[in-house]
Order: sequence, then C-alpha cells, then structure tokens
Amino acid sequence: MVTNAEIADMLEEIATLLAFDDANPFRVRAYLNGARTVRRYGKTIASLVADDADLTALPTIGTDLAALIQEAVNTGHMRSLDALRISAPIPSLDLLEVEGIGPKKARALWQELGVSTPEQLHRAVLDHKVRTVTGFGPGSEARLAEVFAKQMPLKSRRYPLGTVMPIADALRTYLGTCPDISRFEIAGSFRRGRDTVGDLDIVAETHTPAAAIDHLASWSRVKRLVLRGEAKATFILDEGIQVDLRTTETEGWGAMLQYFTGSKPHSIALRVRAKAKGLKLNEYGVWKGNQRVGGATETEIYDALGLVFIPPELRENRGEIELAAEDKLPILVTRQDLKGDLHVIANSVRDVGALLKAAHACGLSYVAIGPRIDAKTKRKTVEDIFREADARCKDIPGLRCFRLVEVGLTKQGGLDASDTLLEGADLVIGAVRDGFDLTKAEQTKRLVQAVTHPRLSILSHPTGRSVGEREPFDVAMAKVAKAAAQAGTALELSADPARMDLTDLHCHTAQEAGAQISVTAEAIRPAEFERLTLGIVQARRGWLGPSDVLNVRSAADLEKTFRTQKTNKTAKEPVHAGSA
Ligand code: DGT
Ligand code: CA
Ligand code: CA
Repeated sequence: MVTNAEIADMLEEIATLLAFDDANPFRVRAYLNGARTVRRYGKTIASLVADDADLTALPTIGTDLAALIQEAVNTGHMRSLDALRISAPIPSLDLLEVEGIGPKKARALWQELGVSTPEQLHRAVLDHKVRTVTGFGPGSEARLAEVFAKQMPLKSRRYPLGTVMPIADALRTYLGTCPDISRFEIAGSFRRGRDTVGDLDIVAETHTPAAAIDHLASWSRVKRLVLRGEAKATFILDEGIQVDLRTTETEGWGAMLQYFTGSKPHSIALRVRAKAKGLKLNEYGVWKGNQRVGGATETEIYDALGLVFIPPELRENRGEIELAAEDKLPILVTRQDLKGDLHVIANSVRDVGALLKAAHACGLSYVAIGPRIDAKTKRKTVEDIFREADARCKDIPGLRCFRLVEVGLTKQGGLDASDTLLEGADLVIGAVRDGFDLTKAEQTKRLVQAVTHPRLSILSHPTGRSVGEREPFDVAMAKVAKAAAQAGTALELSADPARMDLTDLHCHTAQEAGAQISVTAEAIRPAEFERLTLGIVQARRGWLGPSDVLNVRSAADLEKTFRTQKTNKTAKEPVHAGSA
C-alpha cells in the first residue's frame, strides 16, 4: 500500500524538480502545500481512494493533485514525476541530501562538472574542482570537505530509544561534572522521543568550547574523536554510537537547541515562516536584518515567529506549526497522568509480590496482573496466580489489582484459549503473536474480529512490530480502531523497547477513530515499570491527550467498565460476528 508519506514525498519531488526547472513559484507551492496536506492527514489517503472519496474536498488538493494522488494509490507511480525525472536538469535529487547544497548549487555542479551523486561530489571536493563552479569558492569547498569528513563514519544503523537511554543517562552524568559546561541538553531525535535514534546530538552552553570538547573527548566511553572544529566535535562511543557536540554562547542557547532538536522538516517550515515575516531563522537566533530579536530560549524563538512553544515530541511538521500559530496545540498526556498499568505479566506465583511492590513504588494505584496463556497452560496455574495477586495486593494499601490473562489470537481473530482459562479474569488481553504474513485485508478482518470479541478488553501488539527487526504489518488501522472504539475495546501501546507497538502515527490514527489507548510497560520484571516514560513519549508523539489513554482513568471507573464487559459482553453478539 502507498502510505501518506510516500505520496507526499512524490509530490515534494515534483515540486523540487519543477523548482530546478525555474517553474512558476505558485505551481511549485501548490505541490508543496498538497504534499503537506497529505503528510499530516490523520487517515490513510489510500483508504479514501479505495472508498471512492472526493479528494478535492481536502484543503489545498485541486483536481490535478487529486488525479495524481489517485494514480499513485492505484499504480504506485506518478507518470508525470517519472517524466520529470528524465527531463530534469539534474539526473537525481541525491545531491540535495548533502548539507549546504540547494537546487541552484546542485544544478551548477551537474552542468559544470557532471556531478550528480554525493560520492562524485566528495571526489570533486578532494580534487579541488568544486571551487571553480558558479556559486562556489575555496571557502565553500572547504566547508563541503568538512561535511564529508563528518559523514565518514556513516550512520549505518539506528538504535532503539530504550537501548540508548542508559547510554544517554551515563553521558548526562558525565557532562554534569564538566566545570566548563554551564548547561547542556541531548537534542536531536532523542529529545523528540523517536523510537529509534541515529546518533546523539548534544548542545552545550560554554564560554570555552575547546575545554568542553576536551572534556567529552576524555570520557572513558569515547572510542575516538572523529572530527574536531572550534565549536563542534563528533565522537564515536564504545557501543559504536555517534555523538555530535555543538557548543553555544548563552544568548544563542535557545536557537542552537531548537536547531539541533529538529526535526529537519519542522525547522525548514519554521524558516519559511520566518522569511514570510521578513525575519531570518538560523542556529544563532531569529534576526531582523542584523539585529537578533530572539535566541536565548526556545520560547523566544517560537514567540518571534508568532507561535506558542511546541513540545519537542510534536516537531515533525505534521501540522503542529499551524496549530501553534492559533494557540491550539493539543494537550498531551504526561507520565503523572498515568494511574495504573493494565498489562503486568506474572507467569508464576513467585513473580507476583515483587511486581506489585514495584508498581506501587513507582506511583501506580492499580495494575492488571496475570499470566500469558498458551496451549500448555493449566487452569490451576492461572488460579494460583490470581489467588496470590489478591492476597499480596491486600498487603499494599493504595494498590488495586485486576486479574488479567493474556491470550494469543487465532488467524481468524478468535481467542486461542479455552473458555475455562478465562474464568475469573477481570480483563482479557488478546495479543498478536503470529500470523504476521497475512495480507492486509486478512489482517484487518482478523483484528476487527478480535476487538469486537465479547471478552476482549485490550488488543496487544496490534501491528506485530519488533523494533529494527520486523516492521509493523500492513493493516487498515483506522478501520480496526473504529471497530475497537465502537466495541469499547482499547488498543495497546507497549513501551517494551523491543516493541513500541503502536507506533506514534498509529496512535494518532487510533485517536482520530475515537479508540482508547492503554499505555503499558508490559513489565515481566520489577525494574521494567520505568519503561512507562518511553511509552508516554511515544503517546505524545501520537498527539494523545489524557482523555485518549485508558489507564489515566481511575480504578473505580475501570472496575465498572470491566464488570460491564464481563457480563454484558458475554451476552452481546460481537458487532461483526458472522463476517468471518
Ligand atoms: P537521527 O539522528 O537520524 O535519529 O535524526 P536527527 O533528527 O537527530 O538528525 P541529525 O542527528 O542528523 O541532526 C540533528 C538535528 O540537526 C536535526 O534534527 C535538525 C538539525 N539538522 C541537521 N542537518 C540539518 C540541515 O541540513 N538543515 C537543517 N535545517 N537542520 C539540520
Ligand atoms: Ca541525531
Ligand atoms: Ca547528528
């Protein structure tokens, strides 16, 4: 299926290629606006097309763009883009990936040197050929040499946020001991809370940049210093992860932090906005002519651009800038909002006590706890765990325990366990454990069937994702979420760093369909409740507010909900029964 992002990329590429061709700027803008609409549209455009919806009803989408989008959904291509690629004044857009190369420079490099890829450009820089090209000189050639030197340890992999967290903590502790650094922040995708990060980007406030760089260079966990400039440096840590350090003066702290936090698309959109206001935004501040009108804090930057402060998790150019202009940003859920965790796994009586203590110690006032059930699970095991949970819970004032069983789903979306195993459970969680290779249609049908099952309270691992190993499978999430909302079943966001399922975008889709999300640490060991912070960050990236999250609700409220599900739902026909 063609995703919104892919369609938006195609439209953007058309805009870029047209810009190369000196096309009418209004035409270029029309494609860019269309791309933005598609990118930040909450539902899958492909499903709109499948439903024969009128795309021109969307803002900024006229008949031409609608036809292109339809073509992309139906064929995976836009023929006019293919044609542009052939006729464009440069053979590819790859050069634009190089820092400092825009359309004009890329065209000059192609026309005057025949250079069209970053590799060819690197060679031309080393041969000192670039300084002769229109728009370049020895200075810009040297800057490019620096860019390539920095890119040498190519970011070959991305690291799950959960893996990076302890490294980041150690780094923070170490930087905290540096007398030359008055303040610092880990910026980049880490600060935006992406579930994987390519590297760590540190912004450090200092009056003595060289000393700050020396300090980090002498950290025991730094394997080597890759690049050193006056105000910045790049390191590789023992784990292989890259660290970029940028230093700043106090007056420019906010500007540098904003710049280095990104995302790039967010920052580019801010720059366009600055320009429209007769201002200029760069990593040193917001400027009116030669005068700096903002830069000490991020709030100052956003304020100068007529925006309220935008939380880092939202900075992806998915519509947050437009909302910030109207002071209509969503209120985002916080860790403090969470009152409980509804998916705590105890597979044996032994595990129960420590898990309950840990849950209470980290401020939760309720948990749902119980075993993962499979074909070998005995009724007695489940009963023993339930009894233990009831008994231990009584010893912890202020903690309420729900009895939980986690069962697998069949490929048809039924529960893969006998009814007797579910007896006595306050809630049943259905987990996708297999069947990752079903077609999109089969998967959608399966999950719709599952969420409408009378006994199901929460759907776990809704897209079968495994971070870095298995992409979320293809499923019409909007449909599943809508069915879940109707049936009163929640979808889960597991903060297990290896899962992080639902993704941020899927959370947003679920929210728009009106479904509740259960944010869980999926703890099986006491220390794992800490993961809830990772889950909250991802929920915020999905624009979720307190009212979208099931375990923000009180224990009393949930008790009522689960009781109704247990009684009513058993009697009620599932909404889509018989369609399997
Ligand atoms: P990552 O490391 O791949 O997970 O993603 P980021 O977002 O951390 O990207 P990174 O480390 O390449 O750069 C850190 C931030 O610096 C990025 O979010 C925005 C800013 N930045 C980097 N390159 C550019 C650029 O060419 N233009 C602009 N406007 N900002 C840039
Ligand atoms: Ca980064
Ligand atoms: Ca970086």
